[in-house]
Amino acid sequence: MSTMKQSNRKRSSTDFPQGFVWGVAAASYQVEGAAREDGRGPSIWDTFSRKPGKVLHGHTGDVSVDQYHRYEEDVQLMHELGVASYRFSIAWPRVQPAGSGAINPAGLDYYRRLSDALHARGIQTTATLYHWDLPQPLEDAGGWPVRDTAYRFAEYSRVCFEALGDHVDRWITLNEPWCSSVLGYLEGVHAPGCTDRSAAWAAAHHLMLGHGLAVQAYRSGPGAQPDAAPIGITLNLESPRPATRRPEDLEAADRWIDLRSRFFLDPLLGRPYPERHFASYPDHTPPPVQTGDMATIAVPIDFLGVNFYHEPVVAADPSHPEGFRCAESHHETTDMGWPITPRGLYRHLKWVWQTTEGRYPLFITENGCAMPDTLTPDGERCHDPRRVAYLREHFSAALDAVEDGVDLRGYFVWSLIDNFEWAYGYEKRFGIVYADYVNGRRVRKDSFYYLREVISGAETL
Ligand code: IFM
Repeated sequence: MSTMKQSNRKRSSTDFPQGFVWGVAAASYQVEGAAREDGRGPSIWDTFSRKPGKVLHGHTGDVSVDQYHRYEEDVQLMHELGVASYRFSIAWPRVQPAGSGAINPAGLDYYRRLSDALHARGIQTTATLYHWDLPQPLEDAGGWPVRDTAYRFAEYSRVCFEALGDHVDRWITLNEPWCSSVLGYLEGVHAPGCTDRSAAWAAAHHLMLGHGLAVQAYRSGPGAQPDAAPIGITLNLESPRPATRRPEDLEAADRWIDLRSRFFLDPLLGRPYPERHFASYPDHTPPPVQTGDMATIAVPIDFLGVNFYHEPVVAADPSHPEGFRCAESHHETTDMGWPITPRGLYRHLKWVWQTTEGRYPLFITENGCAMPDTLTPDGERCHDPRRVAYLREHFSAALDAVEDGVDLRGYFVWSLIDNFEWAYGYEKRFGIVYADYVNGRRVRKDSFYYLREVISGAETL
């Protein structure tokens, strides 16, 4: 394994392949604010965050870091960093406030202005079409458990392809459909806050169907051009460690992968959903797959986005309906309580690469951590040594995977700036730029300067 091979040699970002894309990422509801401006309609997160007890301290994304108005400042920060690309998401309720029908030109204009500002500084745009902010009227009509939502997503995607096609350098259909379906419709901790397993399976299927329909729409329109921007999907797959080498723990780790990874990866690869998972819940209705759906989902994509934060440990547990649970980890943890497992990133990239049989180039579309930050007394600087260490170890692990043959094309740090961390509100800070939520001021953290040095090749990994 390359860690051993490389231990005496100093490595830097120049050891990543030519053209490797260093970037930072964020998402519309988490950073934009301006929730009621310029014709934006309500999203499920506007509704959910107002329900008592759903989001810590009752925080909402109404204002956040106000990137909608302050994007020039953030683009300038990215320019200083030297990133090649910014991964942002397009807010569906800004573009199509009711989720179908009328288009809001002011919403499209915002993304044109943002893209123009990025391009003017030589930064490519990586646009995600759906990062969880479903227009509320679509949820009122049943949300993702309803098949029609997949068609509405394809329609909205087509609008974006046509209106923003000459502004976007890389398209991502969905961000982490596992979260939208399982956290949103089964565990109830994300919008819309439902707790119904059959609904979650249906939601997962319709998200994947929406992805396939959107890619088809792209390929039959702007994506048919030979020089069209690549299109892919971002998944938060997991490939856990078994708690021990005992057969029951090995089996538990494999079963964990069914809902967490196979449900989303297998249909992209032209394979069926993991039937074994549905068999564990005989009282629930398996996903409502119709003839032709699986072929639609398997329409070829140009790359796969991998989001990685930690590697879980899984143990057999006969008291659980599926027979397993997440086990204690001995690793140090981040502010989210997530274990810090850089070798897990190395193993995960290799697992994804092997499981997908090398079919897609990979991008790490998110990696980062919530960690304690210390503002200096003058408020001009912010120290976050643990985030710097986290990033260094993960960059190094990614390079190990590259040196072992994984076709990794880029790495987006989550996140450019502190933002609305969903059910945790503003309490967890993932940014490499500190946000003062009182006055909107941005303060560069140590990790900002560290990333800048990594990108320039001056910092060793
Ligand atoms: O903030 C989220 C992001 O929206 C999706 N991926 C995980 C991040 C950290 O929890």
